Amino acid sequence: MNRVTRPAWVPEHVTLAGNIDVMSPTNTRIRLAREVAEALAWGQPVVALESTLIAHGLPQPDNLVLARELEAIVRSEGGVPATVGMIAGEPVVGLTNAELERIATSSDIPKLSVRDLSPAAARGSDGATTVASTALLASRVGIRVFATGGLGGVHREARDTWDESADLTTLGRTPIGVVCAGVKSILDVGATLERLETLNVTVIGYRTNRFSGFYLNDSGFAVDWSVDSPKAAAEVINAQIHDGGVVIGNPVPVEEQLDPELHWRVLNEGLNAVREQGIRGKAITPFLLDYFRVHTGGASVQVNVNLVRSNTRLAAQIAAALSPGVVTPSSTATPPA
Ligand code: PSU
Ligand code: MN
Repeated sequence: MNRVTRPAWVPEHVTLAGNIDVMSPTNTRIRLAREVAEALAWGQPVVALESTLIAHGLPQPDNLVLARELEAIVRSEGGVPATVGMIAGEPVVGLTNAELERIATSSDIPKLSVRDLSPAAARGSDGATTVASTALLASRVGIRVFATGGLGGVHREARDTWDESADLTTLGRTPIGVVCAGVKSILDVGATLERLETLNVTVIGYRTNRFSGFYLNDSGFAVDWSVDSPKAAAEVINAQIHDGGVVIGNPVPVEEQLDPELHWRVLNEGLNAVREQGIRGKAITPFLLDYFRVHTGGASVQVNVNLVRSNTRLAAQIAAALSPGVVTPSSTATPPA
């Protein structure tokens, strides 16, 4: 395409070639893939995808296969995928294929929450972004929907450890829709829902009044609001008045969930292992997910992969419902203002 489509939010001094730089309010450059920038400028659907799930939530080499498949799912629904991560100190929205492979296959990619972005950038490090940092970066460039597996939240030992994911506080002030299967069932789901309420994060169930339970269909908690179509979810995102996230809980079907008895047994054993081995802080979530993989004979990974696929498809459908109408760059129309 020859015509230059300059999104309103791209500063004048930035030249549009290859990738597009967007300045964050702190002057840190975010590299936005040109395809994503154009889709945003032309009002085409865009879905952000996170990279911690790929680097730390799933085993190699299935993680890379899944990362590529998620992008393909977004495309098959008519959207443009934007996987988020950090490459050589540069926050990137819309990783290239080679960069996606680099994050999925490296043996020691740091897990970057929001507060880790600046030291990693200063050091020129690569990194995988969590729900928190993905939501922040995606929202800064104007992406309105994001798909993941399960949100972080309040850990079960939080009364002693104060361990609560920055996913919660970030979603409290980041205007983006997050399609997930609830919060990870390794967490204190009730406490997490209370914190989401305090933080003004909107929580809706997709075709259910129950809050989805990640590996399980139902977390055991209800939600106040539900929607029954991608269009209805898009209407909620559009109606959001404050700068807060909209969590869309999309449960795994009962037939696909992890056997609940196996789930509770492995979870109890896993939590004991966390205590005995002194696992702390941001290592806890990857440790428990891997503990599940080993002690369910891989069944937990299958559930996780299925739910992320399903969330990605739904996110793409919501993004399509949100997009103001598909304007193709080949038309003679001038870009939307
Ligand atoms: N969803 C998954 N697997 C994951 C995650 C989400 O199915 O590994 C990641 C997300 O990146 C989320 C992070 O932000 O786990 C939460 O980590 P913590 O509890 O340390 O904040
Ligand atoms: Mn934590």
